[in-house]
Amino acid sequence: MSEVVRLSFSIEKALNGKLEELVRASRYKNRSEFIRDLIRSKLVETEWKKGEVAFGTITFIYDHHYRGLSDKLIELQHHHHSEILAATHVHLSHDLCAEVILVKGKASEIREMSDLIRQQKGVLHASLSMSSTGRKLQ
Ligand code: NI
Repeated sequence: MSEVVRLSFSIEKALNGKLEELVRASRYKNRSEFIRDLIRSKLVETEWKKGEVAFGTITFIYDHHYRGLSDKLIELQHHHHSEILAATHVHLSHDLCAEVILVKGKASEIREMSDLIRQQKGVLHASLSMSSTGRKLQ
């Protein structure tokens, strides 16, 4: 485990109340864990903004009966084949399919792929999740 530094900082009482609420509502054991994850999230966000290499998943649900949609989704993924590590398809019901795409690559390319999937008619929901250690991924 890396060296741990003990910090002390000041915030307004009301803001501290909000922090306590957030920690209680989450599953974190304490404020330190909560703040550590908050910092990591901010680092990931910054990395994505700078267009560095990112790792994540795109999860989406769609109606496979929607005309031309399945072909369009395959075409989109082939266009971004260099960012896709793996893809899983689940038949959720008679009409609905879910896919999870594991991605790694330039953040802007991954975001573009996720936005394009989300914008297709017949796609009911799409979410992009990003992850990082806080160090540069290559
Ligand atoms: Ni299916």
